[in-house]
Amino acid sequence: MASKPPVSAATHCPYCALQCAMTLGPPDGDAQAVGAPVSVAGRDFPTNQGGLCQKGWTSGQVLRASDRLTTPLLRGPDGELRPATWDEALGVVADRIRQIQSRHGREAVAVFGGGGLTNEKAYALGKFARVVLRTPYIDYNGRFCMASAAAGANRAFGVDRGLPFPLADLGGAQAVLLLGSNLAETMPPSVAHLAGARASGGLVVVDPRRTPTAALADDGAGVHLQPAPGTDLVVLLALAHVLWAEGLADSRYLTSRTTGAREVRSSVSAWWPERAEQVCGVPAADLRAVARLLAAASPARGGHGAYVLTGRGVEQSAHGTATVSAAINLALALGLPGRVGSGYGAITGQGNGQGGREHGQKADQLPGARRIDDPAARAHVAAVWGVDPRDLPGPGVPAVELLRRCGTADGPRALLVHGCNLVVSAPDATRVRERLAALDLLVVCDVVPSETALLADVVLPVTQWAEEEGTMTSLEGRVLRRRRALPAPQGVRTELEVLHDLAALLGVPTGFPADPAEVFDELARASAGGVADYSGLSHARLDADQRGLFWPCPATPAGSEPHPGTPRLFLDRFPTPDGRARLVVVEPDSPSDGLRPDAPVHLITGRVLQHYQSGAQTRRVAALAAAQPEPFVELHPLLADLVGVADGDLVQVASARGEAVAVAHVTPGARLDTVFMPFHWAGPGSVNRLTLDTTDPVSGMPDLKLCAVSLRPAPPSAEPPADGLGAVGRGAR
Ligand SMILES: Nc1nc2c(c(=O)[nH]1)N[C@H]1C(S)=C(S)[C@@H](COP(=O)(O)OP(=O)(O)OC[C@H]3O[C@@H](n4cnc5c(=O)[nH]c(N)nc54)[C@H](O)[C@@H]3O)O[C@H]1N2
Ligand SMILES: Nc1nc2c(c(=O)[nH]1)N[C@H]1C(S)=C(S)[C@@H](COP(=O)(O)OP(=O)(O)OC[C@H]3O[C@@H](n4cnc5c(=O)[nH]c(N)nc54)[C@H](O)[C@@H]3O)O[C@H]1N2
Ligand code: SF4
Ligand SMILES: [Mo]
Repeated sequence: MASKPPVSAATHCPYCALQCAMTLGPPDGDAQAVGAPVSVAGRDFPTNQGGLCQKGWTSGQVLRASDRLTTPLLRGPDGELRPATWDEALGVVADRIRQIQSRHGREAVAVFGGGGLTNEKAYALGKFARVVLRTPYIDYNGRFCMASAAAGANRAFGVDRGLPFPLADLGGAQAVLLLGSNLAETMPPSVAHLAGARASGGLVVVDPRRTPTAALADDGAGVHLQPAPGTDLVVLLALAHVLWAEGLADSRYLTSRTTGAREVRSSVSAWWPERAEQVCGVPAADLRAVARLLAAASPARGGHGAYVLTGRGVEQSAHGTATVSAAINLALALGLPGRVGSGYGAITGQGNGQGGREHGQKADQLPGARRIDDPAARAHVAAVWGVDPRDLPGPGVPAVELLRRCGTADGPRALLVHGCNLVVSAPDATRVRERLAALDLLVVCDVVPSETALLADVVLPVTQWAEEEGTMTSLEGRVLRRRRALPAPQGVRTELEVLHDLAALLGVPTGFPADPAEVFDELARASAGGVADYSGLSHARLDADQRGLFWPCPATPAGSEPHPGTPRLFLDRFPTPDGRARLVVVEPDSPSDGLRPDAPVHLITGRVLQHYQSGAQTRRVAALAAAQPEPFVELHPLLADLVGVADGDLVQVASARGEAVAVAHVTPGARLDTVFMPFHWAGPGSVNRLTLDTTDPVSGMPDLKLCAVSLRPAPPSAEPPADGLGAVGRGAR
């Protein structure tokens, strides 16, 4: 970190997968001075068109958090975290890992990664787990995010790229069906791409809440369907039913490009709209109107194109994969995927949610989105890594199961966390906290003292976003360069350096370079021939092409033109064995176990514009914290009356797993039977004290969106929901 910092850098936002283009600096004043502001300006790019949201334009302040971690911390015998040198801290980590593994076996150490890490860091972390620790236990927070979308896309299309087309393609569409996505708050600049659909009256938003995104369908711009939470599968079955019943399905496309249509057609025949209405509460007439609107926009019927898009609202559920499959079935019945100007996509969430799930953090995958149980994939990656394929561990377990096993007799005794604030964002967080407490060793790499870092035995302070070089893969599958704009504070190391040092201490002195460009080149080789093939890419090539390149982008023979990348997938065939997309029969299962008859109110969860995820970063930005200072629960005025609370009162919310306290936001936009809480806060107002850890049988995705609760006015003794930052967080260190 000794070299002189650049004056300004063309880079991308630290937060979500839209990866808005921005220019950082020149800082107002001395960039080296702690607290000096860094200027942030939107930069023209096909996705954000120069725009940023409030989080983006205040992101410079995250670099200046008053409690930025700048020294390793070690927990002493008295239980307190104390500053330590890097040599001490890394030495303790290596010694304890060695002890634990020699006593309990290699599987006694586990790794938890994050979808915010660069491709280089995600790749190095996966390799570290498999080559240095030789443990199968690695998974990451994308399991809470994209796992159902990935599972659904893999089984239908043979590939998992969130949007298999550029986002800007949406602009020409006549209809867009948005299921469980609140784009207007979660990716505000993307709303511009909905203009075409809105002008045609074709924006259909499916959300139990009247969100800012639902409001985009007002005034003739489209339709808002407000189903009972967790019933989207039935909505989708009914829409497909109407298509077939009214002869609106694209039968030529189904015959030439898909398999499984006949079985799905017969299974949805049982879901006529009047029956679906009984389950989901959406009027049958609305279901018919929406099916006809989508069909009219479909290319087969001479429309200008239609898209079906899913967000976390329908995916983060114990039947998330089934719902995604139903959405894909609908898109296939309309003949959309693989046609320019139409398609199906899942809107990836985290900054590198896409790349983060391709390069080896996932329990069952090796780089290039290869399967870890595929002998050919193991042989290829082992050759790149210079190890014997027989030494590579097999598949691990998905995140929720991994956390359940932590600190148990046969489970992992040590956990290394990179880029996730687990005790705020994992379901049934109280239990997660107990599992972490039962570990022999918890090591957390972070930039700030997150709530999870504060529980660790060893905290390692790492560089963030504008202090490092790397690449990110956006929601479109576009690989982008993240560039360094300023030096990291003294005392901070990059995660690549940390992994390099730990590998060496654990007896693997080579194979973990700290130079991101070098790591990328190896990642590219490891991905060669895989589904997510990056072998034609390098930092140098991405630097030359300011717009980024879409994968797959395979290497071409020396002397020939480089591969141009693949903005649109499926135009000729699907990457399945027979080249066809697969429709999969899915049926609703029984309601999730959290819906108890004595707790008649549904709680759904999600986000607000100003905060990002567990809030570890955004709760430290003054303007964002002031705009959304505290945990809240949104409820309908009639429900508020029933419970006996008014706007601004404290409400106690109880589920089968725990209790939380939040400020009542009374709004007519909520369904009478459904309340909403964002998950951005820790402490008594943390919504994941309430959620359940039941998981989807296919994807391992937990039921983060929905559980049954009861409400009452908070007793005077209730702990008020704080801003979530402890004394350390308030800058008292
Ligand atoms: N401001 C902000 N932006 C973000 C993030 C952030 O934390 N803050 N995080 C990023 C990440 S990682 C992600 S994954 C994305 C998430 O982006 P979105 O998927 O847009 O976000 P959510 O708010 O989690 O959920 C979307 C909607 O699902 C609805 N919902 C809840 N239950 C149901 C249901 O049963 N059915 C239906 N149809 N809808 C339901 C909620 O009311 C909510 O409005 O956002 C990214 N962008
Ligand atoms: N109830 C409920 N729960 C949810 C959700 C929901 O909708 N409802 N959404 C889920 C979803 S979609 C997601 S993606 C998860 C997200 O949940 P988390 O993974 O907890 O999200 P973040 O707050 O982004 O946590 C990232 C942590 O990494 C740190 N960090 C930032 N950059 C780096 C880096 O380069 N290296 C390292 N080592 N650390 C870094 C940050 O400071 C922060 O502490 O939450 C899930 N939890
Ligand atoms: S929409 Fe996402 S990428 Fe764009 S500025 Fe906001 S947080 Fe950053
Ligand atoms: Mo996410």
